[in-house]
Amino acid sequence: MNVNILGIPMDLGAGRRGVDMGPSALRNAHLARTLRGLGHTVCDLGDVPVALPETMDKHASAGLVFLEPILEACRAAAQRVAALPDDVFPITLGGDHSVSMGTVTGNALRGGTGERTGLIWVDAHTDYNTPETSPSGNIHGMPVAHLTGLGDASLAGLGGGWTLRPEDIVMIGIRSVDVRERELLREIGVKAYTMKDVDQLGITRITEETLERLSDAARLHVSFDADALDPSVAPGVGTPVPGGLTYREGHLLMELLSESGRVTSLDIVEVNPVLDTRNQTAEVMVGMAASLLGQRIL
Ligand code: B3U
Ligand code: MN
Ligand code: MN
Repeated sequence: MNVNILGIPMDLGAGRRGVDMGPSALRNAHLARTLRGLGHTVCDLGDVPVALPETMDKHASAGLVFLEPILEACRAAAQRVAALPDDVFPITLGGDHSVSMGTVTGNALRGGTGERTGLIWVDAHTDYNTPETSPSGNIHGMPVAHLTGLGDASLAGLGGGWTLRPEDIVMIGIRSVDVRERELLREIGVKAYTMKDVDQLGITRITEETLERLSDAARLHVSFDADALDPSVAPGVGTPVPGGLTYREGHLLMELLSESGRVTSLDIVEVNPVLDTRNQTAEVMVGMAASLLGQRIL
């Protein structure tokens, strides 16, 4: 496969600094070399330009912290991804999870707006706040709501009229949801597998149901927030939540999605090297990407 890597070194959407170094940490953990070892042709496209928080006043407009520079970086990411040839498998590296407003939009637009895109959101959080419901104003807690057209008009308009259908979203690994975010999710009808579901049903059944639910989607995008994994496996994240996916559950999910042959793009986000131990989290996430891209035990 032709794999293209694109970094979005942005932490403006997160409550604490450090995930802007995620792309470096993932490159340092030999992402490209690992994928080449699996037989892929890998091209690193470098990074999208992102403003530094130190160069700006921290200000929130209408409940959104750093709205303008985030919008700009997401626009740039969407444009870069949308322009990629059809045979390319993009791996986009965050950055905080607000980058996915750009990457998901860019990938969806590659197929033309007539094609349906399915989104598999692997995360401890549902990231379905709007500026009105968010307790923090941090935009990394809001990307999915904006992808479905809710919230701030400029962020929701990144797709130029395209928005994601709520029924084309499946979330896995969920264990931290804000009160008003929960109400909104119920109203909209997004499918979310909580950690209780993972315990009760197991990853195999959840993956089968996910693929079945998204069977009409021409493209499948996996957006993998490192905090979906248990903090014992992935300690280098800004908002660790206990009780996450085990190392094997993460790999099994990636292996089964890989076997389906249907996944067309991937985000790796929220890796925070400042809070990590010897780049463990980036190394674990490179392993997850390898499983999604065909690495097998035997
Ligand atoms: N739900 C909270 C916390 C949060 C969301 N995503 C992350 N943290 N990583 C919020 O601020 O919206
Ligand atoms: Mn997230
Ligand atoms: Mn998260």
